[in-house]
Amino acid sequence: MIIVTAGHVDHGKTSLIEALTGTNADRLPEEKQRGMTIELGYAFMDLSDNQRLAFVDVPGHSKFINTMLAGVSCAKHALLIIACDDGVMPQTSEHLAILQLLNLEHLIVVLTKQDKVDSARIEAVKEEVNQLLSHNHRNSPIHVVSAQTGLGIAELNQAIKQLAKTQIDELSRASEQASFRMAIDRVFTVKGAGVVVTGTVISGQVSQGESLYVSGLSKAVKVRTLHSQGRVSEHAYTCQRVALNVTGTNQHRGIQRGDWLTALAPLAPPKVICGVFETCLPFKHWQSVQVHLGNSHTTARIGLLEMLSDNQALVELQCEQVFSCVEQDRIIIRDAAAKTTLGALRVLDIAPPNRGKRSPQRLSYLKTLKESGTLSSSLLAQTAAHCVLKSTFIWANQLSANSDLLSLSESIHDVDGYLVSEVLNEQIEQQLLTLVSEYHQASPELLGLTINRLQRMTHGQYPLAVLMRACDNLSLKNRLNSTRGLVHLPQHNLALSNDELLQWQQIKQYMLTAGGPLWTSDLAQHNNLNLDVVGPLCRKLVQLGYISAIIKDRYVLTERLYFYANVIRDQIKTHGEIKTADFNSMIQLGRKASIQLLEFYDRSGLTWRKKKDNSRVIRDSSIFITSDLAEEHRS
Ligand SMILES: Nc1nc2c(ncn2[C@@H]2O[C@H](COP(=O)(O)OP(=O)(O)O)[C@@H](O)[C@H]2O)c(=O)[nH]1
Ligand SMILES: [Mg+2]
Repeated sequence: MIIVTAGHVDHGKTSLIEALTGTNADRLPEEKQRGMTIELGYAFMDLSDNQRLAFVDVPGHSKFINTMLAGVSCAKHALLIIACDDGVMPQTSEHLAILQLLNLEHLIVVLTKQDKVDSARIEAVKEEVNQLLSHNHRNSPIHVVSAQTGLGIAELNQAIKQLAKTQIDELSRASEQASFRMAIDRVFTVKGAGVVVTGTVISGQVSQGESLYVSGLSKAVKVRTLHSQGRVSEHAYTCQRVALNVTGTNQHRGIQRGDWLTALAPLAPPKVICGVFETCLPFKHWQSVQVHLGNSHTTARIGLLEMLSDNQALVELQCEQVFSCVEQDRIIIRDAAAKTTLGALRVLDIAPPNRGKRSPQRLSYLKTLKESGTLSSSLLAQTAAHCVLKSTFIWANQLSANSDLLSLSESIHDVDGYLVSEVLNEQIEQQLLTLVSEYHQASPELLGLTINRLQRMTHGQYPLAVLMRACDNLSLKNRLNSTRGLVHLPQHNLALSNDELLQWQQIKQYMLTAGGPLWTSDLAQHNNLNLDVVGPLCRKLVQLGYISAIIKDRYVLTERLYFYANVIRDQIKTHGEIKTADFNSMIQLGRKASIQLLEFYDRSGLTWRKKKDNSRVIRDSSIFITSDLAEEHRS
């Protein structure tokens, strides 16, 4: 467990931590010389049961607010320290506002330098504090102490230990469900040991020997040894200070302050982040801002999507650089000059769409996400709106890699790694039926369309596997059929009219006699048919599976295709490959037709053409398997 300090410069934060733990957290010579905290300082307090509490001492000076933000980024517990002589000062309010924006759980107010004032002054400062505390921390305990005389320190010590007692078990329970994530705040090398990174565990746990990912590095690193809460340990848990000695970092780019260390392989970090902006000061659409999370920060612009109330808005952050974050992270937003804190963004979506960002559906979806307080309600909302890649959801929520997401709701299915809710599935089925029937109306002469075409018609918003499953479900319900890879309504069948039947018989006879592939112009000329008739008729015959086009407007009887495929297969079986010239002399249809046929088989997946070579080998011998008809032709 970690307790952070907060409060105005010189109000006695570092002295209080020293009085509580015996450690002076100002370790830099410059800090000692100037009597002022510049970097984050750490001190530890031993509890019973071999547990330990860490204090993070932050700088109070407004110049070092970035350091303060890094120190408190995942703070759940804080000491707000106010000197009795000064009372509430600017950074007292600003630090408190930041802690509240970060969703602080417990606050202890400490009025220090008691030795410098009389009791009337103490009462006056208490009154200032009451004015300052918002409703969610209104009942926070207030301790009056003096680091100089030691007054009240023992009582404060007891109160802190009491709080820790109730919190530590809860934190280690929370660790079990989540995946390990840590924000790196320092990187250094230790002679003989190698690279050491320090930081705060934001979620999950880590053990010696584990492999972890560093955002920005392509390879995983391994934890050789670890320190947790300032001493050697085998494991570390949520809300602990850790130092990890890692191996495998000798890559082009080393580990840097601000990187994340995660158990899950990271997804590409977003540049655009959607969320709910809780503001403490007004902001303007497209205002330039500074954003902070953990130890990383960048500049960004705020795109207003919708104002929800005076101090709440749905917004989109357009960051200048990619910015690692996951859902429910709280990103602190300050004005461009980094003078004031505007508020915090609670992340709702790390992969927002490019288009329709203010459409009513999108805004209502974001509002549902904002309200969904549990993992299962968030999963339900997301899977009802789109197909959610399981690995993306696991990353965005930092769940353990083998989490059973289907157990979160009965109405969610896993389709080839995508999570789809029943609601969405029904919507997809309905959409498919509409698209197919519209297609029939527009092209009544065609049997149907391929699933890939349907996917394009839905603007690629659904993965192929999901569409296939929806088609399968619809066929089980007799609402769609699939014939030779073409999806169509069951009642839509391609039947030849009497005229067409006669024309087909005529054409077939001619094709059988001619043997090889034929152009539509040949077919028209030799059968005394108009080209305008032959073209559409051939396309219909293709859909019926009677003939196939080896290239545009050049057709061959389907049974002949099986025959040629067997010729190719046999040749490759005995000689290991087939040469264009050999095929040409075997089928005797001319070089051009031979090449067109061979290329047709390449496209169909039967053969591979060897690179820069006029020979081919088998790719998938299971297609164009001999039909009886082909056997007939062979004899
Ligand atoms: N008289 C008195 N002085 C204190 C007390 N606590 C801290 N100080 C002094 O106040 C100054 C600032 O203290 P420091 O802990 O560095 O403040 P920080 O900037 O909030 O960390 C130092 O000179 C301390 O000696 C206290 O309880 N009583
Ligand atoms: Mg200090």
